[in-house]
Amino acid sequence: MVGALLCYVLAPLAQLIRRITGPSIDEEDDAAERCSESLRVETDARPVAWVPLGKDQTALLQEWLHGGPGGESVEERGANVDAEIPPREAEEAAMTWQQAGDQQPAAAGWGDVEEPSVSAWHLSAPAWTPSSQGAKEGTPPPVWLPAAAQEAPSGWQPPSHQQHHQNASAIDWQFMSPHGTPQPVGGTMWHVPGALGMNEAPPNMLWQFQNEGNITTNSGQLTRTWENTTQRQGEDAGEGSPFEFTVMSYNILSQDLLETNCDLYSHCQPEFLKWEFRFQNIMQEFDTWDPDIMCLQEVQENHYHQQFQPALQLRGYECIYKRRTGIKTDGCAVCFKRDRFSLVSQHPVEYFRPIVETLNRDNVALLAVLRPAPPQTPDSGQDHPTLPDILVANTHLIFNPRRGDIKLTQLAVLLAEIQQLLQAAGGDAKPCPVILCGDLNSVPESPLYKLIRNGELYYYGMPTWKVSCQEDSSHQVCPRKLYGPLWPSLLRITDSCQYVGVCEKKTPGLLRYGREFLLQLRYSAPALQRPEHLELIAGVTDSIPEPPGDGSERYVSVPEPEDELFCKRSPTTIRHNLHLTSVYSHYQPDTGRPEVTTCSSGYGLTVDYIFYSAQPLPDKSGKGRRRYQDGALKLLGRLPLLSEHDVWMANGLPNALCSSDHLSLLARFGLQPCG
Ligand code: KL2
Repeated sequence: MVGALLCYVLAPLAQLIRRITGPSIDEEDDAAERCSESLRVETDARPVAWVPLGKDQTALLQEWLHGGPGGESVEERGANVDAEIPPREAEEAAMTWQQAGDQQPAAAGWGDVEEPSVSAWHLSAPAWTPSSQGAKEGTPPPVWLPAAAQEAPSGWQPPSHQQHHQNASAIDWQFMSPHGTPQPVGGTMWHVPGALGMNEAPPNMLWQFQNEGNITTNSGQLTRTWENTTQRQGEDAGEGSPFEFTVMSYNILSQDLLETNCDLYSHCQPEFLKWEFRFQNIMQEFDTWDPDIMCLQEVQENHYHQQFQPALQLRGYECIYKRRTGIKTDGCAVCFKRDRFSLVSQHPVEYFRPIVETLNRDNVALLAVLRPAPPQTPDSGQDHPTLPDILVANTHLIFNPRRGDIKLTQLAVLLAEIQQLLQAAGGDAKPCPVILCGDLNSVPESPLYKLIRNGELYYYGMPTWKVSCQEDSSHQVCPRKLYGPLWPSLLRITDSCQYVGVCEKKTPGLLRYGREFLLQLRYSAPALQRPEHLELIAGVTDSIPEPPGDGSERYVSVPEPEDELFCKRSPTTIRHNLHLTSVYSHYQPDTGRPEVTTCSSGYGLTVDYIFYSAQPLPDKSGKGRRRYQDGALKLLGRLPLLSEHDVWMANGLPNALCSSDHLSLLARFGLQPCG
């Protein structure tokens, strides 16, 4: 009762007041996070219009349409990436591509990995129906047509000739068999009322939970069916990949955070927000996709120990966990199938460092080096090719949309930890492929994303909110800006995101001191002593400097660090040497719409990623956007994400079947032997 009062009366009232008073600029983390919450809700109340793709988005989309991350580049084909393509053209191009390449994963594509019992996940939606041939019973539709304009969120206007596809009456979630025939999983099916406006909280009576086996109509389904990415790149799937495995990245929404921010979920039916209901659904999702490796974020510590770890152990997983520092109760978990991998080492990372201003938050990462266990065949033991270990990194970066400075420093620590571990795991002689998963709280057009993908970021003078582009804070009068270096040298991390020992050894006999170290000495006792024979000039040499009292004097007694940073710092740019590309393209190839990985109250965004090591191709364009081809890790497939429109057609997240405010990300890789 009190909870309901808080959620439905007091919280919206508080939001209204916050909206009227407006956000202030330099608030502490929690307060600033609350500000952004009000912004989210604002967007919720006034859905943003469909915006034409920007330059970056167009470049991303075009690159993907022309062959994916490893494919031929736009530049190579002589196209101008900077030219905006009209959305319609993009859509047509996407559809053409899709008709050519839209095939269900061929058996050959999956090599000798066990076929998951269920490999397609359908969400039936009333407002979207497949176009003609896709409507065939049991066939996942290749193209989705929009329904009536008033049902579509985000101001999306359907072309008039498509408007007759709007007469369905219920959203049915169902799991689909690999070949498209609807089959209930565990005899459970949820009926969700269709076509509620995106801001309407559904009255309880509209929702029914049914536990029965029969499947209703097959019309208008939204589908998540494994996409075979090797076909689009014109490659032979699976060949030369003796070891295939799947990876999931999933922010499962901690119950404590859900209850703390309950006004973000006021669009959800309360039954679907209960932990026991959500836990069952999340486990069901794990069972459905059956990933070999899972990188989970927002796993609540008590739920991990009491529920996830035991349940996953029974399913053949080994799990490791790192809780956030501070008072937040959630953290990151990495789980892997014991019969497919063994744990070589694990490395929990705490970003919190009290001496570094931009590392004063409680986020964490969890790194694991996993050794693949090739399948035992009758002739195994003889001449088995050596597979490299893989480094799996899982993280959840700070949410606060305005603290890009903190996000970048957390990312720098993560990249430094990864590079340190790579060195320890064999150095350059035996490169260990990296899979970096997580919720980075930054969108694909953001500078933070570009740093990961392109290996370099010029940040000088950039407003901190721009780093993640989660929201547009360009209205701020005096935004906090980035000036270098982003972190002090005493963090011992260079601007190439490497620990000092990794980048440059101290030259013996040569004493050079970093600026920060020297600044610490300003108010030390010897510096404040008046030299004996100093000529006395009134007002100049007779005064003793006063420590400013801003804390800078607190370092006075800090001894000389063992290995003070001798690498030259850049005040403008950070870099890294890991070559990482994204599993997802961030745009739906068939509609050109942005994919989303999260959608709680106001709007949908991509903030979750699976990055993996790839080989950079020479950049002929000079535009700085790297192109990659697959290396030791070959991307074989992925589970497509949904557009924001798709998600709202299911009444947003969490809903009856998806029990987090994020979608799960899944990729299938083939691992090539060393050498
Ligand atoms: O967007 V998230 O959700 O990656 O799923 O990460 C953070 C947010 C998570 C951990 O801090 O809690 C959520 N408004 C909206 N979401 C919030 C807020 C807020 N003020 N504070 C925390 N989170």
